[in-house]
Amino acid sequence: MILLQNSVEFVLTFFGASFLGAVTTAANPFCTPQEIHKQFKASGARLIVTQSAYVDKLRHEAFPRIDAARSDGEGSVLTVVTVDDAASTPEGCLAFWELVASADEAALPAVSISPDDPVALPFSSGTTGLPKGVVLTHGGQVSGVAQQVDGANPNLYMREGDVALCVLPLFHIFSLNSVLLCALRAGAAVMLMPRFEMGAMLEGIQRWRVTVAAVVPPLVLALAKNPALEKYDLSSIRIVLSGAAPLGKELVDALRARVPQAIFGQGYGMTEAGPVLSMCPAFAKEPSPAKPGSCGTVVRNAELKVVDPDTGLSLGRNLPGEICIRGPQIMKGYLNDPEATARTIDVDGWLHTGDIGYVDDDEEVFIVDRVKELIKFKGFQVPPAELEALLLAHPSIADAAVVPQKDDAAGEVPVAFVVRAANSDIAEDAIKEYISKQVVFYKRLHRVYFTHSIPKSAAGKILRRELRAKLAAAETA
Ligand code: 4UW
Repeated sequence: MILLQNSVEFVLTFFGASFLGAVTTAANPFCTPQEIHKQFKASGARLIVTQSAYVDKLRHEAFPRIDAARSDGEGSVLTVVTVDDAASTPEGCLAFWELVASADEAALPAVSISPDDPVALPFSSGTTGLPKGVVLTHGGQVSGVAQQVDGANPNLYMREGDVALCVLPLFHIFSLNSVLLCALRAGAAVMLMPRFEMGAMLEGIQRWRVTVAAVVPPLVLALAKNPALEKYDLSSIRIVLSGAAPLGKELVDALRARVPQAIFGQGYGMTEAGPVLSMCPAFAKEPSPAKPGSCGTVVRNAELKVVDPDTGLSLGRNLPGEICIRGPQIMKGYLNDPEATARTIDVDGWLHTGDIGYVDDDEEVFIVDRVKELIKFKGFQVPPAELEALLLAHPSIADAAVVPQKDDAAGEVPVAFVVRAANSDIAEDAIKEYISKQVVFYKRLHRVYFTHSIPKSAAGKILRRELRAKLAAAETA
C-alpha cells in the first residue's frame, strides 16, 4: 500500500513493486485511520510505504502491530517503510532511503509477469455500494497508455521535452495513468507536486515550463478566479486536459483568456475503465477540433456504445443512454467480488459505466447525467452507501439516504435525508459532526434534511432520483 502524497518515493515504489510482480494499492493519506484500514484489509496489503506524519494513523487498534522485522507471513505484524529523513524514522519502521542505499540492483529476482497479472488496485465504488478494489492488470495499463500516447497519431500527444503537471493525487487513476504513466511512456518529464498550493503551482509551471496541465474542473475555477495568474509566465502550457467531472463552457472561457495559446479539452475516465474512455481529439498529433462540453472521441482499439438503461438495446447517435465500453484496457474485475463484477461487466465484455451520455454525428461523446449512486466532490469519489452505513449505525437515526446536490465550487456535495428514530430530536449539526469525525474532508455532509420516510422501490432500493428531484425542485422554487 502506498500512503503518500505525490512524491518521487510514490513513483519509485509503484514501479519497483510492479517490476517485482507485486500489486500496489494507493490510498489517500488524508483519510481517517478507519478508512485506510478498510482499504488495507480489503486489499490484503502486506507492506505500507508512507510518511512519518501518517504512521500514527497506522497505530490505530485495527491495524496489526508495526514491526520492522520481516513479516511473519501471517499478517500479524505490519511492515511500514517511511520516506522521510532516516534520522527521524518512527519506532518500528524502516527507512526508505536506507533500504535504497543498501539494495543491490543486480540481485533483483527474476520474475515472470503475464499481461493478465494485476498491477494496480485503486478503490472505487463503481455504480453501487461500498468502495471495492479495482483489479487493473499489466496488460490493461499498457493498453490504456498505448491508446492515449502511442501510434502514428497519438491522441494525447506528448513527447520528449514536454513537462506534465502532476498536481492531481497519484492515488487517483487519472493522475497515475494519464499523467505519470503516459508522460513517462512518451519521454516527457513530470513535475510532481505533493499537494495543491496555488502559488507554488504557478511558480513551478513558470520555472519548469510546464506544457501539459492535467486538471479537474474545480482547479480550472480556482485558476480562472485568481488574479495572481497575471504575475506568472504561463506561456509554455499547450494542453489543458480536464477530467473526472463535467467542465462547463463558461469555465473554459474564463480561463482561456489567461492562457490563450493552450488547447482546452476533456478526457472522460472511470477507474474501472482502465481509466480512459474518450479523449479530446484536439490534443492529437494530427488534431481535429472538439465542441465545447465534449469529452472527445473514444480511444482507439476500444468500442463504445450507448444503450437504453431499461432494455439494454443499443441506441443511435444523439440519443442519450448508458455509456458502455469494451477493450483490452478495462479492469479485470472487482477484487473478491464476482457479483459486483458481473453487474458491471456483462457476459459480452461490455463495462457499464452508470453514466448517461450520447455520441453525436462527429463521434464526440457528451455526458449528460449519472444513473449510478456515486457523488463527485471536486472530482473525488463520495460513495453514498458508505455514508448511509455510518448514519444507520447512529442510534438516533432510523433511516437515511445520501444524494448529490449541485454546487458551484465543488460540482456536487453530499447531502443526507434522515428519518429520526422515535423520540429522538437529533439536530443537523450533531449529525454532520458525527460524520465529519469518521471520514476524509470531501465526504462530509453539507446539509441534512429531516424527513418522515425514505422513498424506496418494492425491492427496498432507495429511489435516489426522487430525492434528487426534490432537491432540484427546492432549488428552483
Ligand atoms: N465529464 C463528466 C468528464 C468526466 C466525468 C469522469 O473517480 P472515477 O472512477 O474516475 C475518474 C477518472 C477520470 C479520468 C481519468 C483519466 C483521464 O485521462 C481523464 O481525462 C482527463 C479522466 O474520474 O470516476 C468516474 C466517474 O467520473 C465522472 C463519470 O461519472 C465517471 O463515471 N467523470 N470524467 N470528463 N464526468
